Amino acid sequence: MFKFLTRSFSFLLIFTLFVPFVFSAADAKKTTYNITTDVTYPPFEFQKENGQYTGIDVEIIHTIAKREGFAMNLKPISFNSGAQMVLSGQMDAIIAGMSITPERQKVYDFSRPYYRTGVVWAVSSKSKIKNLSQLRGQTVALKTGTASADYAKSIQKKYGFKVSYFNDSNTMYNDVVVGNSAATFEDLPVMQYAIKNGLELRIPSSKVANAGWYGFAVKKGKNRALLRAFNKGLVAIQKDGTYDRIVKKYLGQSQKHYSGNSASDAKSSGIWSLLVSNWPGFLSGIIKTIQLTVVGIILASIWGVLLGVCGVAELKILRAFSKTVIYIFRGLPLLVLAFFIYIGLPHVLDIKIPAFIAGIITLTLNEGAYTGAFVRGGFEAVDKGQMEAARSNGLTYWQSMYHIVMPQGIRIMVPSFVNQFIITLKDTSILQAIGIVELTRTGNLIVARTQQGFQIWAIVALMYLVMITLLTWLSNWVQSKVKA
Ligand code: ASN
Repeated sequence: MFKFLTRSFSFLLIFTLFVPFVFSAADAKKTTYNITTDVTYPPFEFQKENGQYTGIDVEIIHTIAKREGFAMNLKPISFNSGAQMVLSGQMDAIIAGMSITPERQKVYDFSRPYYRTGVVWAVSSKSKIKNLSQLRGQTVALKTGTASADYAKSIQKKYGFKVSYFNDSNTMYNDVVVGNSAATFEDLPVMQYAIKNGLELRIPSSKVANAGWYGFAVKKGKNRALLRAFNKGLVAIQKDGTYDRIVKKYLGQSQKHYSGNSASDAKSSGIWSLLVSNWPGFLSGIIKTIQLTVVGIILASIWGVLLGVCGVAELKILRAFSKTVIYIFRGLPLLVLAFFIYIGLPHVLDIKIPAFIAGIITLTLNEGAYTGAFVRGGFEAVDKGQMEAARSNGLTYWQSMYHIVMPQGIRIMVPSFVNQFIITLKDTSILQAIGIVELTRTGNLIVARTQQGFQIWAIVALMYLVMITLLTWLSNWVQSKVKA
């Protein structure tokens, strides 16, 4: 039984060591720019039914990259995180309906302006609110790190409203639609587009604040060649009509959609048809979730067993090491750890960590600490007489551990392992915050496009339950092997 475990672990170890290798090998051969965009900001960036990204920004950047001959990866991340990643050096540039503001110009270099914008506020289409002073005492929904949130904060005292923050525009709008917040602040072109596409909000005042422009941005003083290429390409596509064609394509489409085709609306709101029409998106979300879970579980288990073994070692320093590591990583919220690794570390280490790798390191450290704690407990639960008997039979400490204590301890720990596997699967959903498009983020993106919150979240919940059931079956099978 013990042999079965060690054999499977060695196999899985080889497999998992190979996974990061494949990733880094893929990374090594590219001199590609990593460009971030917002996760959902129609008509500038949003996901199509087939899971691909589209929108004005997306088409502009792809067209310019092709024209100017640079390779790029477009990575959708919540606006605030993406903007920070450009400053930390994780990302080379951002194109995300980003307003050129004097504060931002201190830390970013912006391209030539490419789209006119400004801030408006919106309320639920059922709301009777007509002016800002009626927001006194009410909550206003804002998107973290945006120019519109800054504007709202600048008038907050005057109008006496409270604020709550969201990471993406869709969740923010939804908070107003369902009535948790009384209003939201957003950029005019984005708000108008969403309303035209059926979002149940209304813009009470035509007054536009902080009128300005969107620009493509890099960190100040960095990626000059990329910025030059963008500017050159932008001028060219504005001259030859490509830019106008791109803009018209989206704004034209939105009007067509708005004039209403109730038949297609009705068709797309059923759970089954939503599942079928968004299947490619769901599938890639599921695959990412499974990859994170499998690699995370394996590495966290290996790391946890090591920590557990150190926790009962003869050497005091090993015990202290295990205790400290478990204390730190069990104490840190998973999200803080993910941000620290993905956004914090690159600031000081001057390296880029791919989001998937950062996610795996996060899971390994966090889940590994929990695993370490119950593994240590499991070994401690084995009767001390067992170790003493083995030692008096001439086995060394490690031989006694490996042949006598571990096999008994592991049997005690199996239910805790199963539990931890399930927790790891669920925890992968937190990693959407660093831009990994796993199942939960996929759900968000599809809701952003379809506005069918109930149906889509029901589908996502069901998918998690199915995955957890399969994982439990698999774990029970391993458990039966271990007991055999
Ligand atoms: N328009 C926002 C800003 O400039 C960016 C965004 O929400 N994508 O702050």
